[in-house]
Amino acid sequence: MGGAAFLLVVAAIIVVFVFRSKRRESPYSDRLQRYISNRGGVKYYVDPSTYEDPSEAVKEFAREIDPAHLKIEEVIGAAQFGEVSRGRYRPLGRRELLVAVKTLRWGVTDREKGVFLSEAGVLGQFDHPNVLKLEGVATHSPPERIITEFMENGPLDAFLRENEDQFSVLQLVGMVRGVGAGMRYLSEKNFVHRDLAARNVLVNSNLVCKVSDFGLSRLMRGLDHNMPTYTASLGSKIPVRWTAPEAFQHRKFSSASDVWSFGILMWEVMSYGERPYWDMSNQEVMKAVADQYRLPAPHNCPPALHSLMLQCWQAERGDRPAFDSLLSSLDRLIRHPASLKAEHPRSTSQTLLSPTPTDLSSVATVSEWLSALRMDRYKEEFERAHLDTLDRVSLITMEDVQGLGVNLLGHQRKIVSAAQQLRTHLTQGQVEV
Ligand code: 30K
Repeated sequence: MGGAAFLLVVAAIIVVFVFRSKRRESPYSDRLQRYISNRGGVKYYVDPSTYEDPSEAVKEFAREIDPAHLKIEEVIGAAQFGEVSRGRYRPLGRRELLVAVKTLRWGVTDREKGVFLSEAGVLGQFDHPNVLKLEGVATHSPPERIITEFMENGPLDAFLRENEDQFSVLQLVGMVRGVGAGMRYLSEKNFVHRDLAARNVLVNSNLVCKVSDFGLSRLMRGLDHNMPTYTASLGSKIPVRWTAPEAFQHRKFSSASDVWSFGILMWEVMSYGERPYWDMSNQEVMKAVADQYRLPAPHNCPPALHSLMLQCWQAERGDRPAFDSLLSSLDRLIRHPASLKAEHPRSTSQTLLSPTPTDLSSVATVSEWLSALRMDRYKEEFERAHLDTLDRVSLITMEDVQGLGVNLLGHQRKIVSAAQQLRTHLTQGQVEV
């Protein structure tokens, strides 16, 4: 008798378990499951704008929330299509969650409504600790709402400005690492963000950073083994200071252009929310970047980190590291905290780093370095001064160069600037081993 009751309980538990896991197993429809298996296990995200009716994508990937389970509290900020409020959501049978509620403002066009909701259609396909989590949507009656997790510390740029100099380098690198992990996940799904910047990253109470703002992004279609690229239609606004040159010139957005933006975001974080390129105009920024000028290391920024930024800002997008390699480099730095000791050769002012025409990884001797700079004519002067190792050359100053007999001011500047970059490169090299 007791045995039968026991069996009954066990059977009930199994039934409940199977039912729950069936329900939770897949937010994906059969359509996506088929899509996934067709691609040999690689999970590509599906662009809601490829649906005839984008609201179909929302139905597919976002859970509909009953507004009766939602309490909206105060407004916490503005977004493209309306305001964002803090709220509480109690899913059936689960405990109450703090949420952020984006509300679609009254009087928008159907097109705008489609763009608004398609962000939920994108977000709903992602599940990663460093990507903003979608709780659901409320679309059955206006105003339409998107419900995501609440992030206690708000946008990363403002958070850093309000807490200037309050974090250790290790904490800052931890934030950068989190964003990088989110981006690696998104790039694995073939998703190109296009608007990665500190203002579009949110921070929770544990200092965990999550990528948000999926409005600008599109599915990038590419050949299987090529970098996916996409040439956008004309007329969309581009955040120039965060955008790779090939993207603002020819609208070629790719994971490699997201890597460029990630380098700018690293610079924002290490400078506690300073504006990239300060008060330069967009036109000036585009010209400087095309002329190979780059942002210098922020105050107290370890050379190894600045070196990673410079790699993200390689003019050739094929020369930039991918997110997984950036993550390995960041993890290596975090595991060897001594490598993060801030020690930059010179104080940095608000001046850009001069162009170096060189890929320093292929330079092993002073003579190769001079050739790469197209400064071969000074080889003898360097030899005479016993500047015969890259290490010595990397510490060279303006006075040293003048003493060598390099008389043209332009050449003096070029050599000293290239030497500074070499210093950064060599310091990073020591960390690699
Ligand atoms: O908790 C929050 N969860 C969110 C989810 C929040 C914002 C979004 N979307 C916005 C992200 C930033 N982007 C800028 C272009 C606009 C859309 C999604 C969110 C916010 C927040 C709300 C509006 C704008 C920016 C951020 C949030 N702001 C906070 C401010 C906050 N949470 C917590 C504290 C706080 O103190 C000042």
